[in-house]
Amino acid sequence: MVKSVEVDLGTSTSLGSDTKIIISDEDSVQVETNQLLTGEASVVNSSGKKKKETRLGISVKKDEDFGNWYSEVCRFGELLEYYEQVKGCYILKPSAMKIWNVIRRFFDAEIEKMDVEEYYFPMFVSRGALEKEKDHIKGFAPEVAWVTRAGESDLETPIALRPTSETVIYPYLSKWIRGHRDLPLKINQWNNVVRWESSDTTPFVRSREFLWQEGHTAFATKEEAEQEVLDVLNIYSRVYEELLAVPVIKGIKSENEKFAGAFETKSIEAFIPSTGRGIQAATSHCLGQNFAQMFDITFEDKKGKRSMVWQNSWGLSTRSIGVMVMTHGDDKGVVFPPKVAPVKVVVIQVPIKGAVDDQVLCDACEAVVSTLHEAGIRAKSDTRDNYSCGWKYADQELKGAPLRIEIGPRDLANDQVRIVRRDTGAKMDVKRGDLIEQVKDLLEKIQRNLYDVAKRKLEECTQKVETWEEFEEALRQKKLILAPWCDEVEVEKDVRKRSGSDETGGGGAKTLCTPLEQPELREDTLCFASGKPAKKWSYWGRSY
Ligand code: 87F
Repeated sequence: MVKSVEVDLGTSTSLGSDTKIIISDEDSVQVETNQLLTGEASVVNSSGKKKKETRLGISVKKDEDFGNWYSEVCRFGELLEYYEQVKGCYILKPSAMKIWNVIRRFFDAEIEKMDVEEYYFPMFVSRGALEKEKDHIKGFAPEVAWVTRAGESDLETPIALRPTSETVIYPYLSKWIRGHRDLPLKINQWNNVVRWESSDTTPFVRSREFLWQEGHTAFATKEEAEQEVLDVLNIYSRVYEELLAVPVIKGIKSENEKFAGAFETKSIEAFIPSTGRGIQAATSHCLGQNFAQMFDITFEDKKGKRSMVWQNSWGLSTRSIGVMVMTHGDDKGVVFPPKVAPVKVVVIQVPIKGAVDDQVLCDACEAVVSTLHEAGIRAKSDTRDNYSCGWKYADQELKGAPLRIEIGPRDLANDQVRIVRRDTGAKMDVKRGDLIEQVKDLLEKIQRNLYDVAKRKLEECTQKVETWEEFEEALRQKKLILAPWCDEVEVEKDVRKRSGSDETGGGGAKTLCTPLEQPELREDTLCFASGKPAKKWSYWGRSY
């Protein structure tokens, strides 16, 4: 029987919004949006009559109801749509795919310099391969989705959909690697993976199917492998900091939090101040020789001796888009950092009754778009004449282009345009002749400003503590906590239990990472949780 539960998201505000998510059974979800009356426009219908038209707008504030704000920004900002047939799956729209492709091009160019080559492996994993070594999949088993039938007949043995591809790829490394001349072998693939998250699915951040790249490399020596882990971590950090304008922390995962199949997991971590939760932004694992042993991946060295290879695996997913939206989005909608913005400039005409013919303004808009295109700047016009310009401003703000250019009769007369920044709302009038130079300059300023603002917020949210009492208080204040720790597995488990969950359902606190850049640790420093001698400073917090 299909259960039908209606969840009212409590979005009926003075704006008259009304969004319902109807969970019809545990695996499907329906999103109904009924007229979010956040903007009205005069629309001329086919018979030439004016009528009021409504626009989908954000009905809740980021710092009042973050969960619904985020869902609305993603949907109304046209990054994605909820897939109603299967819960936790989302349709990525062109805007999201364009950002993903910017990330992909940047990352591909970087790993090409490292001689990594692109492959594509099948999405199916046999049960035998996936369960070859039960240990590495420990804890993950409930997330594996299985194909059990084809048409009317049951499969003899179920086949898994890849949750990650170690067990798909490594049998072939065993075949392909014979001698030291076959090393290093560096594979990357861009693909989709499936992880059957049972609850708490969130657009981009936790979905049952997502896009990522997964790198899998094999080396003759541990040193080479360890160097690559760091090199890749650096590229990931650049994707976040330089493209997405999101500050991240590079660090090492604790024994509890590392990938069970790895020798050591390094990661970059971001922090969402509104929820006070950390979020793993990408990982780079040194797998050591664990998988080499499991899959018999050996090579003959220069002296004719057989040795096991040293392996790494590393991944960055579309979660990055979610982290970017959470970081920069505001009460008006998405805010794109210029470097990844699908559209960097939107050009809108501002007609004044009886002044200049609308067509003349539209032509001026198109001319500006052409000039921008010629300079290699992604731009588009919004010359729809059935919406007021105020309505179009709000609509474009929702979609996040970094700059808006307005052209009205006075601008035409003065040979200028008005430029408005999405991040600060600042306006300036610019001569047509200076347009390209000014736009380029503003885009750089916006990119830097978004990063600087996010970095400042991160610093404001970070709290150094030394005692349990300070820790509890900082956690209550939704801080990212840096604390001296004895590095014991049991102590981390205990902290998780003792810190309980918060009002938003965030679980207990855990380590996010031990930063590579360590503050000085006085010799007599004690662990904030156990009172034993501290070995390191680690970041703690609730997390996604
Ligand atoms: C879920 C189900 C089954 C994560 C899973 O991080 C297996 C797994 O092995 C699983 N979730 N993992 C760890 C993935 C490790 C590693 N793989 C390559 C990465 C980056 C890319």
